[in-house]
Amino acid sequence: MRHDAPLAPAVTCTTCPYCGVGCGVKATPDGLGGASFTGDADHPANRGRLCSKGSALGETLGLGSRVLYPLKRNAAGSYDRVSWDEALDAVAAGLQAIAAGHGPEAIAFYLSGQLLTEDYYVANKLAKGFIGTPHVDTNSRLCMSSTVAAQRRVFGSDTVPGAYEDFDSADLIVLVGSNTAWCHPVLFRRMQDNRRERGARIVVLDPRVTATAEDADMVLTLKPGSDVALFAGLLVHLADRGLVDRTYVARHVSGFDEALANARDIAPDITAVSVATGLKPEVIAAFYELWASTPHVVTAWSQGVNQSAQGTDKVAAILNCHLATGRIGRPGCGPFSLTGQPNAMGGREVGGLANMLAAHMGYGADEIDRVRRFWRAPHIVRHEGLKAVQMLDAVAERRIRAMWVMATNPAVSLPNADKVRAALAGLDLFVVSENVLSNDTLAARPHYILPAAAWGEKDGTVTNSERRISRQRAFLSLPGEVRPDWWIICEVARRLGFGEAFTYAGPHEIYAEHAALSAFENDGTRDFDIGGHAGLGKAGYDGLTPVQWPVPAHRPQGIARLFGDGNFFGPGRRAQMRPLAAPKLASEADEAFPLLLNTGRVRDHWHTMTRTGLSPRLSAHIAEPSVSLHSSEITRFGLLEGGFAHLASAQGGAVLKVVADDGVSPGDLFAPIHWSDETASAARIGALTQPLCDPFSGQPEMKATPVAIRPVAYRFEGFVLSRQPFALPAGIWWSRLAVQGGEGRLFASDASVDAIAALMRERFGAEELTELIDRDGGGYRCAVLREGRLLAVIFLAPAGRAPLWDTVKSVFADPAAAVPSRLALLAGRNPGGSDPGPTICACFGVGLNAIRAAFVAGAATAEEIGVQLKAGTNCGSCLPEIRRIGAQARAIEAA
Ligand SMILES: Nc1nc2c(c(=O)[nH]1)N[C@H]1C(S)=C(S)[C@@H](COP(=O)(O)OP(=O)(O)OC[C@H]3O[C@@H](n4cnc5c(=O)[nH]c(N)nc54)[C@H](O)[C@@H]3O)O[C@H]1N2
Ligand SMILES: Nc1nc2c(c(=O)[nH]1)N[C@H]1C(S)=C(S)[C@@H](COP(=O)(O)OP(=O)(O)OC[C@H]3O[C@@H](n4cnc5c(=O)[nH]c(N)nc54)[C@H](O)[C@@H]3O)O[C@H]1N2
Ligand code: SF4
Ligand SMILES: [Mo]
Repeated sequence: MRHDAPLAPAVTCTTCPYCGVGCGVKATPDGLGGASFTGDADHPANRGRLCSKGSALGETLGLGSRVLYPLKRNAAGSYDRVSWDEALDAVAAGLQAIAAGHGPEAIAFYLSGQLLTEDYYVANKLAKGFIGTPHVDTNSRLCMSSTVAAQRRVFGSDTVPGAYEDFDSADLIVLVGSNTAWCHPVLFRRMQDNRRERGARIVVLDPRVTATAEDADMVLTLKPGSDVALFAGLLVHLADRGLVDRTYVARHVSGFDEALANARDIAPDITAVSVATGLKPEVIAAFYELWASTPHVVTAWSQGVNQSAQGTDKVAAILNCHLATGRIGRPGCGPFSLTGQPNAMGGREVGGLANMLAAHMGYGADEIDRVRRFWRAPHIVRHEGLKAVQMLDAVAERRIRAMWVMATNPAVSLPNADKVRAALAGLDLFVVSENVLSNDTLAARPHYILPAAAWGEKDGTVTNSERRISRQRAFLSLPGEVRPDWWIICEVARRLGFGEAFTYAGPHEIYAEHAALSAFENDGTRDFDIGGHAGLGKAGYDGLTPVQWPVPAHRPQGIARLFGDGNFFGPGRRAQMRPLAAPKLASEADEAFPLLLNTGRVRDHWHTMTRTGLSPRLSAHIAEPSVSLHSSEITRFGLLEGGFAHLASAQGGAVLKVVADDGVSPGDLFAPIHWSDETASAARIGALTQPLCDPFSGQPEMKATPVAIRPVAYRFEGFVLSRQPFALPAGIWWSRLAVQGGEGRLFASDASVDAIAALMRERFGAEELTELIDRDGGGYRCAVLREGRLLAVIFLAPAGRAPLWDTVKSVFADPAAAVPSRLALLAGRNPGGSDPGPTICACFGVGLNAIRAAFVAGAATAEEIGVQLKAGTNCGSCLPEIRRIGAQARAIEAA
């Protein structure tokens, strides 16, 4: 099934659905259900640039994986298609029954930074004002909540003071726990432009040497969890060097003396910082001197800071240094939290976190009353709700009986994910609003699956890292019976008897109400005020150009930078510097679990891959779930590079491919988060992650789980490429990915050649099989053809022998092509083509081998590679890798 005729025949300006950079995208529907995309040159966030993920959006619009009709679980445990009326009536009746039997607080909503502001607003309003449950939390708990907590503690409001412009004019950019090159690629290009054009310096603080580090001037590989010591030491250094801006502090900041005394306790001198962080004293001194002597410094951070048992203090430690020097609210300087999801910020605005009420209001008595009056809410909640991890504990303990999950995949992404999935399966009423028909959360068998509109079909607003509100606009029609999330929520609200408060003609009316609430009795007392949009009609909303909040009634053009006047939102309109707890990890490695598992992202995949996993281009960069570790650890634990390892934590386990990476410190491991039970046999990293949380934010520590590792050996390794999904029998290790022309699976097993041959005959008996069998050598290759066209191909070899994946993949790519020589194919040659190797540049599909060859032939720089092969000239995310390939090629030549 395809999308019907496009909604808008011409170009639609919308916003990328992935990261918090919030790039403007121009979509041109092709009239066949697809569309092509370019960066929007007029959007201030990206000025026309897109990264590999944004560039590949066209490969993710297919409907093959989508849920298109409301589904109800039947007695047998499978699903029946039902009408919207039946589904919505049943969900409303189910919620009512649970509220009647167990009280409204037995109901919980688990939302997502991938919802639009309008969806989020009505979900929050329904729960907190009408059903009367405070248990509304979001995957932003796993993402931004430590920043929210710290900004509220220190600034008195959850305000990101700066703007992207500051990255253009800073002289020093410090990236803390942020793999910006891969996770915020377009913003990283902007930083690199500044570095090239203005000589700005970039410092990276990360226990792991990342792609970001490769384009930095200084890399500090500090011990996991030790950021607080480093920034406490910086505050001490600033004080000792006489660089504290005493006038600024006296006017605008409380708590300086206590914060400094506390910093001296934690980090009395550089030696103490060196012990805590594992960094050399001279490296620390050089960093401190650089920071101290550069007034235009932006310190930016993301998950290495937030996802920590001490995330709130880590953020506060950074804010303290900026406050002490008055380096905040002015061009080219300031603390800057990089948000992850496209609408992480919008979720904070509406109050989607359990400890916020609405529109940046918390649970003060006056705030509760104000929101109650504004909403005319019959059941306004009066206390904070449970945060994600505790919410799921409450589900496991059956204190929460009903849960509605929207736009997130908690059975993968929450810590202790096996337990989470089991808890969800035990709910009395489990409802999921989803885009896809199958993911690990849906594997917990919700009672109802509600088909939600996806990116390209839905309409609303998102807010990026710099507080910029942009429109997401629909350019495709709604397929099947899919409906926007806000509509689904309002229909349930209506059936619960709250129709009057949930009658909206469209998202524009929801947005206008949200804007009005933000301005309601505000008078400058709250940072979040978009009252200037309260009167937007449909035309104004549809034509909205990207604007940075606040947008108070008298400043319709928005405000780029906040706190320039030193007026914070703490008591006396001052900021409050905070003492910090001494640095610590949630738990330490011990004998049973001697290593610390760090988790994070890869360049070309988005979270649980429900979209990027559909794109062959994006799947080519990193094809398999892996664990990276230092080569000395590979030896210590008897592992084999390119082999497999079993990882176990106190929570759960996974089996991953072993990758040697000396950028990972001995004692640590790194594994990407993207694979799930949908895409691999045993690679759901959330199953291992510990559920230990920061005391202020409740954000779990996802970067340092104690684990054990041991080698796993399989006798055979291989791959299968097929036009149709090709499930492998239990007992085989596999991972699945999109390839040109179908799907691919890389696998490893102990199954004999005969067993695999039997499998092929069983699946494809009716087709033409050409087999090469080497029983003694343990090799099996089989091509399946129908009328000369390749349907599937499988290669099996004894473990450790490269099975020619890239070459065969290139032959398989065209389903219509006749295979000129089966024997050449089974010999692993591509007649007329060459072996591209793994894709390095996803934008132009340039493989490793071509880049290597160009270097060997004399290219000297990544720029020359760009001229010759185009690689690296679009989004630039692969430039660090191209440079590394160049260095390797030169090293080989020199040897
Ligand atoms: N390609 C891609 N981009 C994305 C996403 C995606 O899925 N894929 N997701 C988006 C989302 S929602 C988010 S939240 C962001 C996340 O963006 P990032 O935070 O940049 O990404 P991560 O890989 O989670 O982690 C960042 C780094 O923290 C480091 N780290 C671990 N422990 C510590 C520590 O104790 N101290 C310090 N200083 N660093 C530490 C890790 O080694 C890692 O390199 O990315 C967004 N962008
Ligand atoms: N170990 C470990 N765990 C982590 C992290 C980590 O670094 N390490 N990072 C954490 C972070 S920062 C984040 S943000 C989370 C992300 O984790 P998740 O939010 O669980 O991951 P996604 O794959 O983005 O899930 C989004 C789901 O919503 C669906 N969806 C997308 N758009 C819509 C929509 O418009 N409407 C509806 N109804 N559904 C939609 C998609 O099909 C998909 O199933 O993971 C967290 N978990
Ligand atoms: S940097 Fe890439 S993923 Fe992020 S918004 Fe821009 S195009 Fe999308
Ligand atoms: Mo995130």
